[in-house]
Amino acid sequence: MPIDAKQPYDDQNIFAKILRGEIPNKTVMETEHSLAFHDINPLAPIHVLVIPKGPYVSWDDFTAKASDPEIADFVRTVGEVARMTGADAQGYRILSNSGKRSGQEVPHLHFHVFGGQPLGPMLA
Ligand code: D5M
Repeated sequence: MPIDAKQPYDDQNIFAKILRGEIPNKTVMETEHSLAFHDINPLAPIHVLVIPKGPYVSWDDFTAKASDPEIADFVRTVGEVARMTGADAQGYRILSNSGKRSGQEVPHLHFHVFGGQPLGPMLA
C-alpha cells in the first residue's frame, strides 16, 4: 500500500528496523549518515537501496530537515555505490519514490540504484 509522504515518521517501518539491526540486510556500504544495501526484490542485476540513517520519510522531508553533512554524505554514498557496484561502467539509473502517487511503499527515504542491464525508458 503506497504511503502518504507527509505522514509523521514511523519508527516501526522496515528500514528503521534494518538501521537498528532488528532485521538483517545485505550491506553494500555504510557511512556515518547513510546505509546502502541490496534490495530484497531486485528488478535489475544491480539494485541497491541507499538510505539516510536519520528519520526522514521522503526526499522533500529530507532536504527540508536534514543537516548539510547528512545531505552531502547521502549524495556521495549514492555515487560511491554506483562506482563500487560497477554500475557506472555501462550506465545506471537513480530513482526515488515519494508519496502515494509514486507508489512509495516504505516510509523511510530511499534511493534505488539500478544497473547491470539495459534499463529501457523506465524501470518502475
Ligand atoms: O521501494 C521499496 C523497496 O524496498 C522495494 O524495492 C523492496 C525493498 N525492500 C522491502 N523490504 C526490504 C528489506 N527487508 N530488505 C531490502 N529491501 C527491501 P518503494 O520505492 O518504496 O516502492
